[in-house]
Amino acid sequence: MPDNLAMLEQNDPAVFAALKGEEQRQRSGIELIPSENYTFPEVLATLGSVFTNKYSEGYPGRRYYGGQEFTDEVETLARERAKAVFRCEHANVQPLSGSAMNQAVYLGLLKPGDTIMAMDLSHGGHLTHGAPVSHMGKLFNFVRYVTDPRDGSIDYDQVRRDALANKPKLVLCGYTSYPRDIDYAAFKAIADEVGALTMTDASHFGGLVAGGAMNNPFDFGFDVVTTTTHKSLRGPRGGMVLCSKALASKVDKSVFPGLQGGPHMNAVAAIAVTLLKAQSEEFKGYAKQVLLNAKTLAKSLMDQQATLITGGTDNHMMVVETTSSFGLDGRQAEEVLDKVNITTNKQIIPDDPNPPLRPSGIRIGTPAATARGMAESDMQQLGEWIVTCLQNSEDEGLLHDTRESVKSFCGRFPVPGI
Ligand code: DSN
Repeated sequence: MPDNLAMLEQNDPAVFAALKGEEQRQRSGIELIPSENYTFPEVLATLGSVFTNKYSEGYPGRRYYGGQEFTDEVETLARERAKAVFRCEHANVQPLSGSAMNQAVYLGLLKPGDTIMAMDLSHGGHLTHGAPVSHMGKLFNFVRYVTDPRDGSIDYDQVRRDALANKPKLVLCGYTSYPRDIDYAAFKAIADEVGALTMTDASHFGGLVAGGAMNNPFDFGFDVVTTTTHKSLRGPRGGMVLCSKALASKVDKSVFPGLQGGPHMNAVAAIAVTLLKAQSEEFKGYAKQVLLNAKTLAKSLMDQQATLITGGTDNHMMVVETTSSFGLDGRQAEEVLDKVNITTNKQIIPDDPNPPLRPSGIRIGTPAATARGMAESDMQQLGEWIVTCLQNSEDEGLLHDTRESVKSFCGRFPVPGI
């Protein structure tokens, strides 16, 4: 087998140097962006394999190009494994990523102009959940629900009132910055009352559902679940639409030929690899540990007087209101933590008075740190570093010393795949 990396080093030293730099960055820092993770070594191998060379428009057994015996095999494996892991009737594993997968659902099951209920962006929803700047926000009539200002959680009575008033065709739950679990039974009852389809965008917590640590929307009778494959699931960058048999044909036609051409077969094969991993006892332990770590980190931050939106977490993430806690906006807080090799992301909070590039908080999550083997006592240490640095953001000596401590701490936790 040729040494592909050695060839890259020899023939494109600039990209090779960047790749090595990124490896070192990932090794010597603590990744706390809740949507990021370290994929499995087997996934990295599959992504860099010959499956990247192949065009495979169509679906297994019905392709528009020849030479599909092995691509059919891996796509069938990915679909069957997805159905087993998520206990659903149908799986489409071709969406190129999260936005495409959600667009495929809206365009396949609804008509432009139809009403969709979804969570407002600043309250935790995603861009594709109808943010006015997104194409989907312009094409469909999104009614965006918000969280209860008293405790930051979803106000199901208000969701019901909004649904009765607006008669949506689709009720969508799921989030990118909401630190609580979802009451699927409540959403299903609301949708049934107005005759709407139910959909969960489980991108953030797909791996936690797969690992049995969080509820599965299909157990509550949901029609559609979408999930990206690279977040808590630890697979390649990609997306899946999971649904009932009744919706299968519409979903498949919407993904291809409706929205996309050739699927990325290296990613499809890597999804198959990921979904075998997701069935292991080890992965179940991982999913449970992600939640334990998040609870421990949230408690550590709150014990040190940090303000968390909703006062804690039920899932893998937390949103820290940095302006009131530390007198720093989210960008400043992100930059201070970057200086000590702790990576977070600036985050808008519900009804944020500040603009998205200078919002009032940061978002923190535990999937990547847990993938490196960090456990509760490590979260305690992380919480102390985070608060100390944010409280002493001008103290360059302290930041330098903390950075050195973080680097040496990271040496104890190898990065999967590097
Ligand atoms: N970019 C993802 C996140 O960080 O949550 C959502 O697409």
